[in-house]
Amino acid sequence: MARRPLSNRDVARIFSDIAALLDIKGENRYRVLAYRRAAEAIEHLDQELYRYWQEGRLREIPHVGDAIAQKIDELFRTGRLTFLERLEAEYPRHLVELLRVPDLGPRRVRTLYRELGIATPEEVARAARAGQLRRLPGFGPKVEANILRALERLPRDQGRVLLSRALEVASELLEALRAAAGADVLVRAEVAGSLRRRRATVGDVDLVAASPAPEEVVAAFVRLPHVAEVRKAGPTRASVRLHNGLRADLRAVRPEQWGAAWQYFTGSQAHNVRLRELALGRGLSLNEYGFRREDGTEVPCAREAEVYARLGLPWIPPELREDRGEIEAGLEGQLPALVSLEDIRGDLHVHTVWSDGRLTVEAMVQAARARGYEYIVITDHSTGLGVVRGLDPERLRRQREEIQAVNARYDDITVLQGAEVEIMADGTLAYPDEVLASLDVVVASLHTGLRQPRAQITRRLLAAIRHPLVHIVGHPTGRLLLRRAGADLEMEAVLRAAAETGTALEINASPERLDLDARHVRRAVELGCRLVINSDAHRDEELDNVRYGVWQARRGWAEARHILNTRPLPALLAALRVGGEG
Ligand code: DGT
Ligand code: CA
Ligand code: CA
Ligand code: ZN
Repeated sequence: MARRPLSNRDVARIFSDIAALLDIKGENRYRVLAYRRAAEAIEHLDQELYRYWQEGRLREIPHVGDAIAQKIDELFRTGRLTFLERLEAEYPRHLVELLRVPDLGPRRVRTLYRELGIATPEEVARAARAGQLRRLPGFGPKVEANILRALERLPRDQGRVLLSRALEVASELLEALRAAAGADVLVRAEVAGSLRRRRATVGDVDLVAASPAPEEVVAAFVRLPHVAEVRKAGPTRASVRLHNGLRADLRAVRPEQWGAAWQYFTGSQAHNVRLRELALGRGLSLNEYGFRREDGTEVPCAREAEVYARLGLPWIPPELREDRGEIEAGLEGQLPALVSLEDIRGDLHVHTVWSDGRLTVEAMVQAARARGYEYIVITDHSTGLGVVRGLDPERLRRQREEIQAVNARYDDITVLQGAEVEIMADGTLAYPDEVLASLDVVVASLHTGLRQPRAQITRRLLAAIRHPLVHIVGHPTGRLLLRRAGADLEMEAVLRAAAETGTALEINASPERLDLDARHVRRAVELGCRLVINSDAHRDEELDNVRYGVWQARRGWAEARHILNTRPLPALLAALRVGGEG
């Protein structure tokens, strides 16, 4: 069986882990940086790295020199990297995870590992509670307390990964499994679990397969080159750990059981409990293979919709399966007509080279046209952001000329000028009113001072929502999934103010943000808020992130009518203005 070539993402991950391990080891800063830059470049290549390798063009990639090209070559030839293996013998690879804890930089991680043999967040927390960290060089009681607090705030996320990452891994696994098992053995295979329900983060990759010979599918699965360790395996199931650190579960059933199995392993558990209760009320028991009548006869379900139909329910979209009212809504024929990706007519929040984006206005417009959009709003950063060089009013004016020129070249798309305007620490905006008034769309966002106390930061965001020239509030809480909690906002007050003023709230579709989250989308929909789904793209391919935003909107029960950028441009602009200038 041929080994599937490593993906760009896999190789990028390897080099960024090398960079982190070298950093922990205390290597020269430039050497660390060299690996980090190579990882960045590989991650964002527009073609398969494998192709570059096959064609002998590795050195054409920015930041890939001889040393790194040789390592890529070894990886593709052997699937291994001796350099990394030697490094891992000194410093275990999962130390890299510790770097995500605020207050734990490479030096402190090295100290922890060298002095106490500590390599996991759990061990750090234990040592901190025992007061062992404060005595280490470079720590002290205050650092110890900070680390412990940070760790205690994270535990819910531990071991979880972003939806985007898990989906990528899942589609690779499915492809490899299809190739390995063959079409006769593998009739169908799909993702299940929280991945299929499109939760923003997932605990593991759940897969379901249908086959006349389930045990052969399981055997092929555990032999995939992606698998590092088989944790559990039986004739119809396997649970494995992958080389990339993720866990994956596979269930294989016979084709006539497909519907019941896919439904069962999609969950959620709470949703399934409710279905089982409904089944019992009809004298049926329900499990992963189908229904069973009281007289013992089996009723398999080949299609998922049959499971629901036998319970008097319409098929329920996976995003709703959380037992948050979808069963009741289904029984009453009141399920929402969820928004879908095809409903989205344009993007209202993208960046270009004018601030921290990678594309010119022209290239971004091409990318938007390639997606069939009717409109795109260029929203580069205002001044006031610190690290990013934002546009002052003079550059903003010059940008408008460029946008107008590009807009004039196309009659199939409308290009508008907006800006992502900083909400300053005191709640004022980074641009004066006359500048705001010159923009087609004003997106106001918080990026700094996110740790202000609840009352203060809520007041600050409310000021932006109530500002008559603000159309949209971008990524309202500022959260970064698995990395940083959002601002401590009084969300009910925020949502109510948005509903009252008509200021739209963004569902930022970046897979690292997904902000508003699904829970707040649901509440926003109930309160009658206006919503928009934006990619916040800084690169061409990031425009496709809109789908993550659509999935979160669906998890929040949103329909197309709740999302302004499902509307044709005149209707969109009219709606935005009601909030802003009406
Ligand atoms: P995760 O992995 O934490 O993101 O969340 P899930 O929902 O993917 O949970 P997981 O992987 O433990 O299980 C996948 C699905 O399988 C789950 O949503 C429902 C079903 N399932 C697993 N274990 C049980 C169980 O003990 N009882 C019931 N009713 N369903 C289960
Ligand atoms: Ca799961
Ligand atoms: Ca699982
Ligand atoms: Zn942005």
